[in-house]
Amino acid sequence: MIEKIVVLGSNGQIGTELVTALRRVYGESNVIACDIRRPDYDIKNSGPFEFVNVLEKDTLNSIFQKYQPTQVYLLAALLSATGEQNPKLAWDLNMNGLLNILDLAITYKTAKVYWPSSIAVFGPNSPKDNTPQFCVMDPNTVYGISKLAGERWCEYYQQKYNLDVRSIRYPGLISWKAAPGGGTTDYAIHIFHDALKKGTYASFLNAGTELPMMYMDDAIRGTIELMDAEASKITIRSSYNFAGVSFTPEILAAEIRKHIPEFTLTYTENDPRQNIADSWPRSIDDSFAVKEWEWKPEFDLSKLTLDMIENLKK
Ligand code: AKB
Repeated sequence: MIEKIVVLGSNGQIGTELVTALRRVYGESNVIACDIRRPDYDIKNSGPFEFVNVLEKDTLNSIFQKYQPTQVYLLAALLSATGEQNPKLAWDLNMNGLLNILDLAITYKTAKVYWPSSIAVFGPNSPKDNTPQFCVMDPNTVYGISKLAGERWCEYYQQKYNLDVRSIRYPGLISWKAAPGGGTTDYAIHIFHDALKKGTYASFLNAGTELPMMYMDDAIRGTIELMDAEASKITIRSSYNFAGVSFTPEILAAEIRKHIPEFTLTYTENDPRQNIADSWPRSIDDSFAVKEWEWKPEFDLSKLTLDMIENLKK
């Protein structure tokens, strides 16, 4: 069967790399990039592109009608930091965008849907270290609340309508190709840009703030591996815990100093993103992903630091 894959939110940090990876696997003309904003050169020139707002049902319907997708990836969302600046919009986009896609996937008999969740589903009362798949979840950002509610909807549609929805709880994603999208973990990308440009970086997260992170290459590979896994192996229909590495700003700075010895790290004060970071896990137990679809990250801190610096230098 020829796969037709629609990626909504294709211009963001994940979408930019996911579209390229999917086009490599499934053929350029079979992966339709969709976004509300004009795409960059690579996405536009390597395959079909459509302007789509995931809150506009008629436009979405015409996309499903035109392409009859076998797989849909819904990446359009407001992240943790930007979500706090506009909570109602974050709720509307993150929740109604998802419900629109789940309903259309049923109407058009889409074989598989992918929707990303996040470590933001955990909250101040979740265990901080090796946070398990199932535990207390009391997110206190609108982003985290929408992701937790979205997870429940995904599982509901799978159980009630037999829709094959799959999802991963992404940690902070580190990448160099596209800018990060307004999250709490974005410092771990800004630090590389400033280290190379200015030799110094002022972190908006305090020393000692340890968070789960992952290199984008691992995240993209893991996402496609989950989507390729046999349906019978997937027991988690809310969203899988997914782990790469964990580090603090000062541990990352020490690693960067191995390549840029003069690099200095300072800290800003009273940034609202600190409260969000303090409510999230320090590390994640991803044993369900490891056991059920053989998840294994390839990038540790030293490998991702080297790759970031080499690529950003270019
Ligand atoms: C954010 O910081 O909001 C995101 C996330 C962890 O989901 N990177």
